[in-house]
Amino acid sequence: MAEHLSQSELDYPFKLLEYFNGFRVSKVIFSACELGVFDLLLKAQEPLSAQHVALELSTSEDGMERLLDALVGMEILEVETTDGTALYSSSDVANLYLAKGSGKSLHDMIIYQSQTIYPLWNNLVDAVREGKNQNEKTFGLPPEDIFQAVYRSEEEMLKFMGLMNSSWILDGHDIATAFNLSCFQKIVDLGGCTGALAREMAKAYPSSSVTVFDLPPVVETAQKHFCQEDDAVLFQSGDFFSGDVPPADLYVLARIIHDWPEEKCLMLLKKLYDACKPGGGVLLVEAMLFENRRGPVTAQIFSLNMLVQMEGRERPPSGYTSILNKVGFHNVQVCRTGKSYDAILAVR
Ligand code: SAM
Ligand code: ASE
Repeated sequence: MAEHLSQSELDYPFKLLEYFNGFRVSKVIFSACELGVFDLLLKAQEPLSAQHVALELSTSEDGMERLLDALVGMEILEVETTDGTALYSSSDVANLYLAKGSGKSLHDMIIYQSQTIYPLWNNLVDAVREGKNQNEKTFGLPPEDIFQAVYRSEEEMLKFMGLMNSSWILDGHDIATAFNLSCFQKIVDLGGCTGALAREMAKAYPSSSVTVFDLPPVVETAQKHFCQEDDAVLFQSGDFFSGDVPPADLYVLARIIHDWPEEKCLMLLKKLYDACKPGGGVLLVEAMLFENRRGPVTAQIFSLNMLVQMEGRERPPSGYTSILNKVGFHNVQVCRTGKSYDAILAVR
């Protein structure tokens, strides 16, 4: 490892070769997750041989041994050899984030990345050439509304909602507390999906009321699959483009602005400006680019994902300030959390 640091990338392109391997590294984790490797190792409570894992998960022994060895190489699993047999066990990180059961599980995020994002990215060349999303080419769908593609079946809707839900396991608390929002009595999370971020808001501001607003089939699925009895948030269905939005002191728009072309964003934000009383506001939640757009790499990659899958883009702070000012909002404040998602607050 150490010689990588001193040797020039021109002598031997270590970083470049590591990037080339990136998609296979992802697929090793995704495949182990889909096969149930992390769930089995967590349940077993003791180290298992490749043969045992292969038998339990109905795979070839040879394939499973190579997969497990790659995961050890990537420091996601651990191995010890007893009487000449390699016995594999999970790391703490794998148990917490890759197995299904834990409250911090990113299983649903992995499934969506593997089964939907990965095939879409196979068409990145065309997305860049054409400057438009690849839903039609990838999934054989009519190129109408982007959410018609995202929600093309009940199964896909559940998977997408699982992805959306899992992001807030990691970033939800930081977003809810990025600003002191306790002065906003009624908070409405527009396009709030499963209610995961809204619940973090309700936890952080127990004296405010928090409502999730989303399309009717999404609200129905959220209530069926993602809600507890005595839920801290309310649900209301509607369409934020073609209909009215409920009255609120604060509108939350998490990963909404980055989905759409600028004219649609301006139309939606203008609607919110008109619905706000003076002192009311909007909280945008997005993965924000640096002002010079030279990073973070995650946000740059997310922006390409918006090209491949949606109709929008990621923006630097001035991009958000500019569209907010255009419709009349002022006092735009930006909070970088240092995690994947950042917060932008503006008031009327
Ligand atoms: N805010 C959630 C989050 O960050 O986890 C979900 C973001 S997801 C990218 C976009 C959300 O907007 C979806 O839940 C989708 O159903 C919702 N949505 C899309 N078009 C909508 C519309 N016209 N009216 C209301 N909700 C809409
Ligand atoms: C959206 C967010 C996402 C719409 C489609 C999406 C994400 C994946 N597909 O608003 C989440 C973040 N991006 C990636 C690449 O995981």
